Amino acid sequence: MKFTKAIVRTPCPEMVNGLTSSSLGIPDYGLALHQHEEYIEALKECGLEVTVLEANNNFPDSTFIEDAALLTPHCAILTNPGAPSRNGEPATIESTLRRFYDHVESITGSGTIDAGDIMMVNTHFYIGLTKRTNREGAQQMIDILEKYGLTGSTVSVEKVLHLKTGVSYLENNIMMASGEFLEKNEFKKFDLIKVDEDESYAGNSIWINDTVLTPTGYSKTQALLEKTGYRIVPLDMSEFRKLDGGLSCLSLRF
Ligand code: CIR
Repeated sequence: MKFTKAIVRTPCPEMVNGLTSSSLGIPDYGLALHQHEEYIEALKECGLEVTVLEANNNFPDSTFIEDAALLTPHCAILTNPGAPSRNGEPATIESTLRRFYDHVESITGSGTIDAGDIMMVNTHFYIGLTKRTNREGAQQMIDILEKYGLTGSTVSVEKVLHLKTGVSYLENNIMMASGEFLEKNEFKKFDLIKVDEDESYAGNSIWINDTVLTPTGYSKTQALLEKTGYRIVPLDMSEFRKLDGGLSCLSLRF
């Protein structure tokens, strides 16, 4: 697997009113912009051509662009985000996706899904059932994936916002997992990197072409990641963390 492109969206001033369950305070917009620029630089250093979409102040959480679409090698699928304030986000990226994809599908009706709940492992897609993603949304997604020769299955999620808040697939059968995901039967076949409870935020890291981007400040997890032989790049995510956002949420990679 090799990624060549990414799409990101610049954070908007309204991000200070973004959804959150944390008590870490209101994000500093200027610092968030700076951290976002460093994130884009890191993507470029991994060899990706990055499309940067303009900030969209109508959607406070729109910098978390990962939730608005699932990109596969064969098709793009616009999601149907479960939070009402985010439900209009997929429509704002459709024209961009059509520049890159001949096949653009959509999740519709009462089926809701955030793509932060979807983890790609080769041709299989694990879909977390959460407050944002319901069974109907997951089933619509699986039906679309199957049309393109791909597969999907659901995973129950009890404690975190999105599936990928707590698990990240790092290719070569390596998976990072924290908390409730350490005991899931469906993940036992992977070589698990166990993320300590007090570093659980680092469970959302991303593999891009044999580099792993990981949040700064989690030394135990970083030491485990270094054993993989991948290049490890720590990035400061403090302002996005205040909105429950992680590294994966800030881009669509394909
Ligand atoms: C939200 O609650 O929707 C945003 N504040 C954070 C979204 C994070 N996205 C992700 O985990 N994929």
